Amino acid sequence: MITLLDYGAGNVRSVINAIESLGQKVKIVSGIDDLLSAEKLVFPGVGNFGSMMRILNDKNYVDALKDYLLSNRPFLGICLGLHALFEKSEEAPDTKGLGFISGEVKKFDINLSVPHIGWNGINIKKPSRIFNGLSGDEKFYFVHSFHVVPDDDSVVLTTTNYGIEFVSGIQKGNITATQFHPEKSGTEGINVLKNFLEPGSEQKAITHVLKETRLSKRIVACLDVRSNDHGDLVVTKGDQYDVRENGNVRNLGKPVELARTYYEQGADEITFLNITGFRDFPLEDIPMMDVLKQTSKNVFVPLTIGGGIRDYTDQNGRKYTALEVATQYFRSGADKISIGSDAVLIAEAYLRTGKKTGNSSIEQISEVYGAQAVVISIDPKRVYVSSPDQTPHQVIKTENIGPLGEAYCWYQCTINGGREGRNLDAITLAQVCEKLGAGEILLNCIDKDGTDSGYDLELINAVKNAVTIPVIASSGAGCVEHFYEVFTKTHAESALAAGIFHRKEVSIPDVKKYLSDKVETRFII
Ligand code: 1PR
Repeated sequence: MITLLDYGAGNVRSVINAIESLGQKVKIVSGIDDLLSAEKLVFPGVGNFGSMMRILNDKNYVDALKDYLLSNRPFLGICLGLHALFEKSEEAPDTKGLGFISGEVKKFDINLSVPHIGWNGINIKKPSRIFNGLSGDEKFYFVHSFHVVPDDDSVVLTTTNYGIEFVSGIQKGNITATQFHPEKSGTEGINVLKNFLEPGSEQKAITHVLKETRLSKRIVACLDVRSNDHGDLVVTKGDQYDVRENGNVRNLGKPVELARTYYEQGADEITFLNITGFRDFPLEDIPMMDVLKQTSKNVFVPLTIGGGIRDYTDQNGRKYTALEVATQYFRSGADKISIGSDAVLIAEAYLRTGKKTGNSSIEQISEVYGAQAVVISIDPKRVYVSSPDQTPHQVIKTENIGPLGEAYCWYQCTINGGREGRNLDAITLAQVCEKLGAGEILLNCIDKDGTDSGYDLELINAVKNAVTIPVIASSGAGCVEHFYEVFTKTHAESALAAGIFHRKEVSIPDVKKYLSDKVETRFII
């Protein structure tokens, strides 16, 4: 029996699913007694150090946890579960950690995008059974803005390079903790969990030190999901956001099956966009919750869900916050939520008042679940102008001259699935959302969506250069070369595609094979 400490935030569902996939049973801590009697404890954490420690204190778990650690019974901390072991964190300077390991948690101070999101390698610094059966060349999924700095080097199990060489795993006796998420790191990650959970041999994988580990560019498979005219939830795909063909919603497959196929083919991440979400009440959207629950049972890479994440009032006048909506999605297996229309309205309000309210969906979800869990999905359209002074918006000079010979354009934000253009440009939206606590930008482009003509590199460069958070390039991928182009002509961290994968014109292995000797990727198969 594995005991799991769920302090109430983040995606514990995927950790439970990963453990259960190994045939083990999970008991969730519901009181101090469960901690005291635990034989093997897993402590996954996503979110904010301050709010995690507050919850642990409120539940009176802190002393029991310290006792557990001191007793040297097997413990696996994941991400924030690693940070918790330290004395303090720059994420919440006034909050004390468990102090089991002396040292602190610091914010990345580097010239690269933060959060550090994606698949990176590890240098194994001391023998550990946790890596039995692995070659040491595997990549694991990281998502964090803070890293641990132990005072004593002897606890360092692994390090990883991202701007600096930081500690990505610690081991002290039977206490192990990793910055990366084994439950989100495909079969390699599942093997790490297996080594921890099963009472296997005492053999220990030897140290393995690479020169420098490298963050991979991510290939993201996107599934636009909506009810078709028969009420079934299907994967669909639009051409410039129009998902109907001969009057019917295009049906390109079943969401759970397709997500599983893309996972097995090596997708580094899966995104579901519930494109009916903006009309419906998401907390009643049981089929979408079920899709997430089923998918997360056997897809062990990060899952993002978007569509309809905002505050709601139901038919009875009861108000629900976007945070409650997001919580349901996290509980169903999502690792990140993506906010589209609401982000535009929030940014407009912020620009009107110049003030953060602390109440917006972006701020609230980021505060509780961490910036890395909040993706902003931007749906922009090009608007051509003949000179920059024709518009108050942030303009770029374009090589794709407009219909009347215009040499400039700005990218107009839209809401409600591209139906309504707003008086806001995509660059400003991205900058405001970063300020409010968003951790990543999913940058679509309505002009390019479904055209197979390649990504809008000018848009991607303009947004990427304006923010420090990672950007997922989206819309227009038509062949493997387009992925090479977007990774070499822009600094986007990820490239998303939908149509070419669904129509089986190009597969994820095709993309990875093509990129293998040109761009750092997580190679599979
Ligand atoms: O506004 O918070 O409710 O979120 C709605 C979400 O649904 C937004 O993220 C928006 O992008 C998405 N959405 C709404 N309507 C549509 C539509 O197609 N009618 N899908 C839609 C946009 C997602 C793209 C697409 C890429 C790649 N499609 O990310 O997957 O363009 O396509 P391609 O590779 O085939 O070119 P809210």
